[in-house]
Amino acid sequence: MSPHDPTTGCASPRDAAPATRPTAFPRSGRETPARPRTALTACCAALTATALLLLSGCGAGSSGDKSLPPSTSSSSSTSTSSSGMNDMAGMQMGDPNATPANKVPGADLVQGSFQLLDTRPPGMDDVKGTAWLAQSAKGTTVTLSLTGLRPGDQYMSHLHAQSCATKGGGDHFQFVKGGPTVPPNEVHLMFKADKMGMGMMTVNNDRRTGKGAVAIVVHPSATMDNRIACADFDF
Ligand SMILES: [Cu+2]
Repeated sequence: MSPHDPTTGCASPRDAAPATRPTAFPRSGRETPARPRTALTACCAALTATALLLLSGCGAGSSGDKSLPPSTSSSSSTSTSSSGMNDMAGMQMGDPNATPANKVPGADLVQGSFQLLDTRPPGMDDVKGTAWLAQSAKGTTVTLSLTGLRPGDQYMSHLHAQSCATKGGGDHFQFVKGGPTVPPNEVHLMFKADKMGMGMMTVNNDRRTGKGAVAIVVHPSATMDNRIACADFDF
């Protein structure tokens, strides 16, 4: 019934680390000859940690903190070891650094505003946001941006095949109907709310959804049956 694996986490700290590392650890020391090395090192370590949090938009919550140290300490040379569940979360269920749907050049763009669903769990009355769906020669890009989420919580979103007014979006959109209930045959976005309760994610798929994916639904990752909010795309 559930294709979703709530244990998969945000893979972005690993993705972000290589980009920040070269500037965060100047080797020569020529730029700051007067400073003691220990101060420089401590300063850079703090900067790196901050940059990781900022870039990833992930790990700010309580549950994510546990996984940060191992992923940051091994980030520079072990990216190939992140296959399996992290690649699934990072590549197939969203990349926070990908070009957002509303910035994809030459794409046909539709968007929708999230509306609360009666099936939402308690405490989710302030969830608001927007979703964009872009189709271009490269396929489909979906971006969502939400506020009012529970800080640090993990969420899952899918493209759905029916409008929000029809059973809260109905079934998941599938490229091949009756095929696998996971990406890339479906379009899933997994993301974590930051300290402010904001969540943003982008996912790409090689195929175009055409007009088959008419809505997008957000669920708590832990309880997929509790649909929080739904947005109809304005085709
Ligand atoms: Cu869904």
